[in-house]
Amino acid sequence: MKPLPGDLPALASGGKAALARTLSALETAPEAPGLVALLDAAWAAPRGLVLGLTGPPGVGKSTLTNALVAALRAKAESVAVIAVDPSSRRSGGALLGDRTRIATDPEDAGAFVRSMAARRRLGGVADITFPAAVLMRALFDWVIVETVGVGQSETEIADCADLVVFCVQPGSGDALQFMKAGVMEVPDVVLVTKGDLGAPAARAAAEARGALSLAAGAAPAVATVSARTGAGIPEALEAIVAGAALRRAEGSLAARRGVQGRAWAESRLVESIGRTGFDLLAGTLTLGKAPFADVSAASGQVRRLLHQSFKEV
Ligand SMILES: Nc1nc2c(ncn2[C@@H]2O[C@H](COP(=O)(O)OP(=O)(O)OP(=O)(O)O)[C@@H](O)[C@H]2O)c(=O)[nH]1
Ligand SMILES: [Mg+2]
Repeated sequence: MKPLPGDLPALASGGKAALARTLSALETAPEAPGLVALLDAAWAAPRGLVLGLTGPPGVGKSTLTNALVAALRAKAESVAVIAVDPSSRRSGGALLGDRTRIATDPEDAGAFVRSMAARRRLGGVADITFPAAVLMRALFDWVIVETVGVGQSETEIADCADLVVFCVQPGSGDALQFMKAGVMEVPDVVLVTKGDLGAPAARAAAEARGALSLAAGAAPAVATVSARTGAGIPEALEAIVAGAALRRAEGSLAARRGVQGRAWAESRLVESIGRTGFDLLAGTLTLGKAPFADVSAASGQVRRLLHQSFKEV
């Protein structure tokens, strides 16, 4: 395999092949020093916005992602997509048969798609997605993370996205019940998919507005889209851009990303040195300007200590 790009400019100029290689390294050797340095460089140079696109299986997330990618490319904005595939779904369900693949033009350097399996061990979706999104947001105007979620797992996307879009399936009230019950974190934008179905979609949109009016804080925008006909896509993109602008204006983006970084660090450390190891570190772990190197150093330190104490026993 060709070596990893030596620095961020090399990654940026290396095109999709260099990014694909870097993401493979992230999956196989996440603590390789060259990779850690790239992650920290990307961390220090955020450019784009990370959009989490979530919702129940089969709601139309991938079809919508395709439509959003096309709409963004038409505006000359670059976009990378991470399609997270929870490993529990690998065995498949009835819905997997008609899953849509996210497809982009291989010649188009401004659109990139990567599927990633969420290793449902200790951490969740964010375990692998967060560092991947950090890399991509340094290179692209937009990063879209597609992940399946209803209820609990839905909140995981908030651990790696700047803005969360929740997709609602016409004719299924589940998600709305979750929202009403407060099980689900309130998304920034709600999109009712498959608007071409007509009345059930209109009903779902009305129900969503009703459910969200009960939530604390400002109610998110609710829009209806049909990725099949293209209806509502420009409006959905407008709502997303407005949500993004609000987040930037609030100045809360850096703080949110800092929280995500710490959550990722904990999850990563618990995975590599165990909960006990992490608890031993607690209090001494500070994340500075190079958090990926900090995490790597901390886990190395605890591993060395463990080796040493075993030898002494
Ligand atoms: N009528 C209609 N069907 C749609 C629309 N968008 C998606 N579908 C259909 O819904 C099914 C699922 O679409 P996907 O885009 O794969 O849904 P998904 O949410 O990505 O599914 P998973 O990734 O498996 O959770 C496919 O059969 C699509 O053709 C739409 O706008 N209108
Ligand atoms: Mg999908």
